[in-house]
Amino acid sequence: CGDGTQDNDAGGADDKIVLGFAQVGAESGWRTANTKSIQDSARAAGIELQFSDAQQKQENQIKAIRGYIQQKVDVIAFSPVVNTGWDPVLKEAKAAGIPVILTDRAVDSTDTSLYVTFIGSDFIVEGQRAADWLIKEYEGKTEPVNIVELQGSPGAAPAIDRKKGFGDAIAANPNFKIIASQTGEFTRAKGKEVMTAFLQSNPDIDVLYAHNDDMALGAIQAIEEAGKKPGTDIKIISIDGVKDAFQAMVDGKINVVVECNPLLGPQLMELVQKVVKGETVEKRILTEEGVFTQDQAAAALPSRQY
Ligand code: GYE
Repeated sequence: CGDGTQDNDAGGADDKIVLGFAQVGAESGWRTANTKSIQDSARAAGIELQFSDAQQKQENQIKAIRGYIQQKVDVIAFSPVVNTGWDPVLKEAKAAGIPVILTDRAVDSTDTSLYVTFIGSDFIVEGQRAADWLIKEYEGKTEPVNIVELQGSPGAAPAIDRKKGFGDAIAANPNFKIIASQTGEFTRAKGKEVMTAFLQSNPDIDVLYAHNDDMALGAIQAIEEAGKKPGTDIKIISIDGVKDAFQAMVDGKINVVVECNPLLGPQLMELVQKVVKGETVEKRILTEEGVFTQDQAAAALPSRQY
C-alpha cells in the first residue's frame, strides 16, 4: 500500500522528496496513531511517502528497505521490529548513499554512522516512571506485592527497555515481586490470552504492569471474566496513553498511564527535509512525555490526540 501520488522516477525527480517508510505493523492503537501522523505530515509537507507494513516481522521490513534502496528513494525511515540484525541492510543503504532515520525504536548497531539520527522516546525512563508510581502507591507498606508483567514483542527495544527500567527501579524494594512475566506481543488479543493464563496459575495477583495500553485493555477483559475488579483487586499500570486507556482510567480500571507519544510525523518530515538539504541534525531526538493518574484522566481525555 502507498500514500499520495506514485512517481515512476522515485528519487530521480529533484522537485519532490521521496521518503520510504518501513512500519512495524498495525499491532496497537499507538501504532495506528503513529502511522496516521506520518502519512498526514508527509502529505502536509509535500513529501512523497512510500509506506510499507511489516506485520511485526523483521524479514518483511528488511525486504521493504531493500526495495526502497532499489527505488533510490531520497531518505529511508523505519521503526525496527526488533533491535538486532540490522547492520547488513543498513550498510547497503549507506553504500547506496541513502540516509536512514530511525523512528520510535532503536537498533543495537555499534556503528552509529549507519543512521543519521534516532527520534523517539526513552523507554527505560518510561519503565522507571511506571515503577515510581508503584513505589509511591505502596510507600510505607511491607507486605509482599505480587506483580505480573505483560511484555511487548520479543526483542523490540520498548519491550527490552520497559522491562529493564521497571525491574531496576523496583529492585531495591524486596517486597515487590514479579511472579510472572511473558510477552503479550503489544496486542489486545494476546494481552487477554496471557492474562487469563496468569490468573489461572496465580490466585494472588496485586498488580499488572503492561508494556502498552492494548495489552492492558485486553487484560482488563480477562480480569473481569475471572470475576475480579481491574484497578481495584488488581492495580494496573500501562504505557502509551491512547484514548481508550484514558477512558479506562476514568472508569477506574487502569490506575496510571505513562505517556509515550506516537505523533512523530511532523518532526520526522522536518528531519527528512534537513537531511536532504545536507544540514546536520542531532544524533538523538527525544520526545517529551508525561504520566497520568486516574484523578487527571477525565480532564485530559477530551484533548487527547490519539
Ligand atoms: O508502545 C506499542 C507499540 O514502539 C513505542 O510499539 C512503540 C510501541 C508502543 O506497539 O503500543
